[in-house]
Amino acid sequence: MTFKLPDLPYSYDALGPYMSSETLEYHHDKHHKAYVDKGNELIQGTGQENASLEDAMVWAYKNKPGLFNQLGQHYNHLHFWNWMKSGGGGTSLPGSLQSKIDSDIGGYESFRDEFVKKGTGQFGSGWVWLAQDNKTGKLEVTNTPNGENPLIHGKTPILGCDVWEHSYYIDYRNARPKYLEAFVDNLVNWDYVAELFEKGPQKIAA
Ligand code: MN3
Repeated sequence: MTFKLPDLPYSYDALGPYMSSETLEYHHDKHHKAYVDKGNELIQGTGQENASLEDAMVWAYKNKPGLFNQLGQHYNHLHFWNWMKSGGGGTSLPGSLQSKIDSDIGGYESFRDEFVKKGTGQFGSGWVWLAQDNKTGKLEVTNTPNGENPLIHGKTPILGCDVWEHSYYIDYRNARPKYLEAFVDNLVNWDYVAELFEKGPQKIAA
């Protein structure tokens, strides 16, 4: 498949004051676009040209790290834009997600603390996640370096936050914890998180 940069699901100024239009213009139009363009270039001749993004990404993790970096980041950002919305956040989670977070993580406040802590503690570039273990079904908060994500580790991400500096440096400078708190408290699109949770484990062919 030829990978495509999707439009943002909202206007560039929709997430202010928590994420500025300047951040979104650079992050979506330059960074995400570069992952798409480079991914389309590097996939040529690998035999993965007709695979789904997810299958090609898992294949590349084992076989072609340079391609993996691009596809991992394309996958992560496709979801990242949808994991945010204007007027997001809130402590009352939709559907069965609330009771699952209560039983697996110890409630919303524990989730929030752990998400901010693991996002802050990820050394260098990477992501922090709420993911479901494909075998046990348990929800957990994890972090990964660079373009990695839970999918290559047998888990299905249902929420993720980009902690590369390009995601927060314009708005928060070096204050990564403030960015993470603003993300959880004011930006998370819990309806999309619940939708992914209801879908269940993501199947990978590789
Ligand atoms: Mn990014």
